[in-house]
Amino acid sequence: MTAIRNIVILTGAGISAESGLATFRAEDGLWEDHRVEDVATPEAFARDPALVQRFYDLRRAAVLAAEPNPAHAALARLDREWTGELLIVTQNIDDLHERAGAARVLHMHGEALSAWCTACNTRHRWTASLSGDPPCPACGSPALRPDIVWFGEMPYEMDRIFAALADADLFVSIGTSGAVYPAAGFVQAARDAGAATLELNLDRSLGSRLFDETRLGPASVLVPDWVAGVLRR
Ligand code: BV8
Repeated sequence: MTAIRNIVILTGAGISAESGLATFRAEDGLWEDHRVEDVATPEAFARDPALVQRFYDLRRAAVLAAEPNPAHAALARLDREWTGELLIVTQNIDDLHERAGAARVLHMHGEALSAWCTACNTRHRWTASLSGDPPCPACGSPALRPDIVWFGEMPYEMDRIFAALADADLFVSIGTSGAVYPAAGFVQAARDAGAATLELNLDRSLGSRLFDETRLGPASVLVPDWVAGVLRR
C-alpha cells in the first residue's frame, strides 16, 4: 500500500444532492423551460440579465435553506485530522463544505453567496437578491453580477489546482458526472502525476474508466466510510 500524503478531492453537485440541492443532470436539467447550459453563460446574461439574475436568486435562496449532510461533515473531519496536504476543489457554488467546517476549499466555479462588481472588480458576500440592480457596496454602480464561472468563462485558480494535482498521491472524485471541462480532465492530470484515483458516485461517471477504483452509492454513506478508512491507514 503506497504512502498517501497529498490528497486532492473534486466534488460536484452529487455531494450536495442529499442536502436537497438539485444536480444538473437530474430529471431534465431544465429551469423555467431553459437548459441550464443556456442560462449559465455570459451571452444569456447580456441578452436577458433579469432572467439570469432570477435564476441565481433562486439558487442563492436554496443554498441558504440547505444544510450540510454527512458527506460534507466527513470531508470537514478529514480536513481537521489530515496532517498531509489536502485540497477540496469543488465545482459547487454552495457553501456546505465550509458550513460543515472544511477550510481547505477552492470554489473553481465561483459561489452563489458572492456578488462581483463588473465596474470596480470587487467581490462581496451577498445573501439577498441581485435583481433590480442593487448598488455595489464599494463603488455604488448598479453593476453586480453573480460571482459564478459560466460556460465559456475560465474557472478560478486553475494554476493552484494543477499544482496540487501534480503533487497528489491520491485523487478522489465525489458526486460529479464528469461532463464538464476542465474539471473532468483532473483525473487524467492526477494519473499523469502517478496518483491513485478513486471515484465515489451514485452512478458511473463519463470518466469512470480512468479511475483505479469506483465505489457506487450515496455520498452520505460512501464518504464517511472512505474518510474513516483513510484516517486509519
Ligand atoms: C472553459 C457554475 C475555456 C454554474 C458550472 C463546446 C462549446 C462551448 C464550451 C465547450 C464546448 N465543449 C467543451 C466546452 C467547455 C465547457 C464544457 O465542458 N461544456 C460541456 C457542457 C461540454 N466548459 C466551460 O465552458 C468551462 N470553461 O472551458 O473555459 C476558456 C479558455 C480560455 C479562456 C476563457 C475560457 C467552464 C465550465 C463551468 C460552467 N459552470 N457551474 C452554476 O452552477 O450555475 S458547470 C456545472 O456543471 C457544475 O459546476 C459542474 O462543473 C458541471 C457538472 O455538474 P456536476 O457537478 O457533475 O453535476 P451533474 O448533475 O452533472 O452530476 C451529478 C453527479 O452526482 C452524477 O454523476 C450523479 O450520479 C451523482 N449523484 C447524484 N446524487 C448523488 C450523487 N453522487 C453521490 N451521492 C448522491 N446522493
